[in-house]
Amino acid sequence: PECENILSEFKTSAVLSDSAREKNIFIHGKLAGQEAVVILEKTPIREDSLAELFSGSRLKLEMRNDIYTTYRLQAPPEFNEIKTTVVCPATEKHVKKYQRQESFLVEETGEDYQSITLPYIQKQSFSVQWVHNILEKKAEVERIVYEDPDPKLGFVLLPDFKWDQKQVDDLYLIAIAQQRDIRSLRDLTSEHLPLLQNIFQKGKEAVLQRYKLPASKLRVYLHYQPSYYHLHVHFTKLGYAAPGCGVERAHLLADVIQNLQSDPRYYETRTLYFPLMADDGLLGKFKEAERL
Ligand code: M7G
Repeated sequence: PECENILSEFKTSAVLSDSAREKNIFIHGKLAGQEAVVILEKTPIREDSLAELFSGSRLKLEMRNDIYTTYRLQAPPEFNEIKTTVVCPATEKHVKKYQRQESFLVEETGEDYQSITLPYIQKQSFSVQWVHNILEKKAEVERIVYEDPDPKLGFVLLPDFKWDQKQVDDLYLIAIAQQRDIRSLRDLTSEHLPLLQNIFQKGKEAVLQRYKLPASKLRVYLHYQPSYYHLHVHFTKLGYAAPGCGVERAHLLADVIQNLQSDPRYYETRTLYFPLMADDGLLGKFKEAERL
């Protein structure tokens, strides 16, 4: 693997958020003169590494009281790796995405989508270049878990970059549709049922084959609003509270399929609810339109 030390050049300007419980920190700063966001996260302790951990570590006594003893364990360096994500050059929108903020629930009718949301996302959304790179085999090629190349029904299944693939407990994959003209849940009609069923069926089979995790252990869902407007489906392990997976944004793929079966225009016409952060530009648009 490549080794580099670009972070020695990193100049921190602000901590966007941090969590002692999740053991992560999101930092905004500059890297070689460019705006950057760096995410550091301590990784889980794996059961299969315990023997090695116990045999190769030194214990420093902190306190002893009756039957209770606490130590600081000095583990071999490979146990102290920190998962690091660098976004560079980062846009203003990336900085906002990772900043801890108050959020507000928005009620979006089908008309609101057409008149407020759609014009906004056409101008102001994250680039989906990284998605195109995956579909065109320009990036993450060796990470692909399963691929169906059909231009209409096909998709690419691969690990989400939030998952380090070290343990199945926090399994997180994404299935990216080959079709490029479906922005989000709102664009789905009964016409897309074969695509959705294909992703659901073959995605579950691929996860079972590769990770020995049956469908009964999977949460398969879409986000609305997503961050990236190219249709993709999240596959996570049931019971794993993935970061950023609030109940309001998640729509189970099984429900999406049934809703489209009973009403082909369900997602075009329904009122959808989702949270937006205080300084999200889209929230501003809903306020301007007096829809909030
Ligand atoms: P989303 O619902 O659009 O947005 O999901 P969210 O990030 O607000 O949940 C996009 C998913 O794609 C997220 O789970 C990201 O972690 C993941 N993701 C984002 N990027 C830029 C990449 C990438 O470059 N590679 C991979 N493998 N996953 C990514």
